[in-house]
Amino acid sequence: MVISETRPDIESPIRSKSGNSKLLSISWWFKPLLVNRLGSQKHLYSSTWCALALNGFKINYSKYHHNAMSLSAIAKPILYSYWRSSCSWRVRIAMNLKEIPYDIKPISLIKSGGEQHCNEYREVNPMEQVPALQIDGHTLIESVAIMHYLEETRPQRPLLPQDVHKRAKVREIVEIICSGIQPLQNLIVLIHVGEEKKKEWAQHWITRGFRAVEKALSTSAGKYCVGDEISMADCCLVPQVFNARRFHVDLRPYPIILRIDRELESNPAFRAAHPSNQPDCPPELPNK
Ligand SMILES: N[C@@H](CCC(=O)N[C@@H](CS)C(=O)NCC(=O)O)C(=O)O
Repeated sequence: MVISETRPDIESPIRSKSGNSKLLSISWWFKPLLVNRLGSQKHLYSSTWCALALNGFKINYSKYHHNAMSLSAIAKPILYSYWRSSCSWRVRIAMNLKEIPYDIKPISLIKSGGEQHCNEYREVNPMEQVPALQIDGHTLIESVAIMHYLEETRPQRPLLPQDVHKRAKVREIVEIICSGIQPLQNLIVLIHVGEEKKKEWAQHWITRGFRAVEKALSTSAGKYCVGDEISMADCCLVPQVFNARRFHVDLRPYPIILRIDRELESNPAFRAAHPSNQPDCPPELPNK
């Protein structure tokens, strides 16, 4: 759906996949009502009905396109996820913290050489990686970009602090983990490195990155990574600690990382997102 108007400077919040326009033609000054309330479908609809009710606005209505829009915009989000994927896990935590209901579509990174490489999934995520999130009629990829989208459209339970310096610190920790550690120990890289060397390789890069994270936390941490509020940095840290344990990294030199990980272990949003609680987690896994 595209809301057609004469102001090119306001981005329409909802578009149909076909990019078809003229579902609603609505005078531009009404649009902020829709844009500002994007975070809640309820609000989106009440705004739409409000728009329809107001006299003096020209509305072209197409039933066919409306159905297409409603289905994609109000459907429960679908998260393409793999139980042990730390990047999927980040998004699961963020969705849980913000109490956004979603369905999981498991993509096995192992089965048949990896379902992420099949043609059908490549259409969803051309990077052939998880996660991908279908939400509000859009398909989003890249876990950090997804978390920012959720933050901007669902401001409830913020994942970024108000204070700009604290925000910068959150982003710094997120970057160290998501650019400086995880990609270097990602499955596709480990396959390239080879079975024999992969453990040592992963340990090397995680250790190097955790040294920097621990240093950053020494000035930023309160109860959590940055102060006493859970942020995106925590969403990224906990899954990375899991990866570190998987590769038998010695975590004793990182007492702050360990303390925060322990602190978040019992948080319901984090617990529900844990690999052992995923529908595609193998039943034989310990703790399952
Ligand atoms: N930058 C991406 C990285 C995604 C990523 O590396 N996903 C991993 C799982 S955590 C994956 O799908 N790996 C499959 C592969 O390497 O073939 C993000 O943050 O979403």
